Amino acid sequence: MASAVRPTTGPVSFALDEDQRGIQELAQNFTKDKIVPAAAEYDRSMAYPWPILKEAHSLGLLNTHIPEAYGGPELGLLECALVSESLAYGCTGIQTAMEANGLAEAPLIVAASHETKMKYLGRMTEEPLMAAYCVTEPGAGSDVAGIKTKAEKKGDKWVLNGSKMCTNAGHANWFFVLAVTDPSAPPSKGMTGFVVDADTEGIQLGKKEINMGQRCSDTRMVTFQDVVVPEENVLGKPGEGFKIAMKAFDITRPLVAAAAVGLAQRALEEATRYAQERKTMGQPIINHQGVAFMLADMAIGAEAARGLVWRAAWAKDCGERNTFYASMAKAFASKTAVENANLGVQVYGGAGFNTEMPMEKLYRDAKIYELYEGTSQIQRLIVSRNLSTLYPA
Ligand code: CS8
Ligand code: FAD
Repeated sequence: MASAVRPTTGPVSFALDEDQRGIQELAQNFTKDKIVPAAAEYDRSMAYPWPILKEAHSLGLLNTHIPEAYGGPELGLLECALVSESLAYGCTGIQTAMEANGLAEAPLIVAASHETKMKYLGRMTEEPLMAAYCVTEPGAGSDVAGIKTKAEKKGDKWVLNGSKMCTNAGHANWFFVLAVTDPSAPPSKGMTGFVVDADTEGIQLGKKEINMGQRCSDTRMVTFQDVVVPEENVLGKPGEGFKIAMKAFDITRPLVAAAAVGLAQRALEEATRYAQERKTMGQPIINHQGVAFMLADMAIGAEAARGLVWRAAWAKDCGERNTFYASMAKAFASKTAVENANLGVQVYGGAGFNTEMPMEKLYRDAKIYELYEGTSQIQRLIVSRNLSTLYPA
């Protein structure tokens, strides 16, 4: 289903059309059959979920926003959000590995030449390959303007030096890398984005980080030492990298937010089921108002967060700049995921603390949403910077 730009006027509808329901059902069935049964074991073993990624690729559930011209399904952002939420319902660790591909691909979709898209996006659709988005460094995460990785022009090539910390790094076929190319320019004009083949000489991978949650997803340091990159692997023009990296977030923050909604929804459903079965004082705990109100708060949070995700995705699909809504969705959905996981553990009582029960994993998996793809403070920074323009004194 190709993503024609949506009309910006007309009735607002929350009813999904037939194509949207179709892609949502495909993702939901895949989650039920393949992800949910495997999630706990991947969490324990921390193994990278290759078998699941390969099956997802064969069904068209990976790389969902790659344009048709490069072999992808070219879903709109709203449709991508439906897929992200559905997959994350099953396991956000597995879904993060999948979504990190979308993040690496986004700068190419935003800025790469036709030839570069053909070469690097094309191969992602032909076979199940992974890619990584390398912006964060040991010394700079929130402050992208403070990165130190540099690229110097030598003849008709660029030479990259620096270290990055990113998802999928250990399994990536290529990296999107943001580097300083003109230290004398302001950061938003002095950085350049590159596509770098992972087998290029001079690239070293660090150990897989052992994280609190989403433990089968692969987070690692990547070090670039005198890595030679051809001129044609520059995205857009030299100096445009910072903005390209930011524009990528306009695509991916709504999808990360959608994944947080998937986790929040899972916590709600598991807790509601449990509350109907568990009895205290002669009745199911859902009959105690103290428990029922926790479930109500979880339902309100999930529905409200989904609404913001759809708003941010809809704006992008209409061809509008959606940075403001993307940050709102990311901040609110992350908070909701953390709150719902916390309330879910509470509804389960002591069983919520047990690793044999689903809630403990949801609780550990939720926290990262307030950190990666821009912390909740950074989302608020972005939202607040827009306010005086929207509402001048
Ligand atoms: O640094 C920015 C920021 O967003 N920081 C957070 C970094 C972040 O989100 N990192 C995430 C890394 S990826 C990750 O975690 C992956 S998790 C694993 C995978 C999960 C599954 C997918 C900031 C703090 C918002 C920027 O602040 P400043 O340095 O103050 O820059 P600005 O003044 O805001 O902007 C400088 C210029 O850039 C233009 N700009 C900014 N944003 C945009 C967008 N579109 C277009 N242009 C943009 N969104 C801005 O207009 C400025 O332009 P000028 O021409 O210089 O005036
Ligand atoms: P810092 O920037 O040092 O922030 C520390 C604290 O200060 C935070 O609470 C922050 O919100 C707050 N803070 C900082 N600046 C401000 C401010 N101006 N105003 C208010 N509060 C502020 N990065 C990638 O590039 N690619 C990836 O694929 C990737 N995957 C990741 C996967 C995982 C599991 C993790 C943990 C991280 C990943 N990251 C990735 C990095 C991630 O994006 C950063 O960790 C995140 O952006 C925060 O940066 P930081 O850790 O340096 O924290």
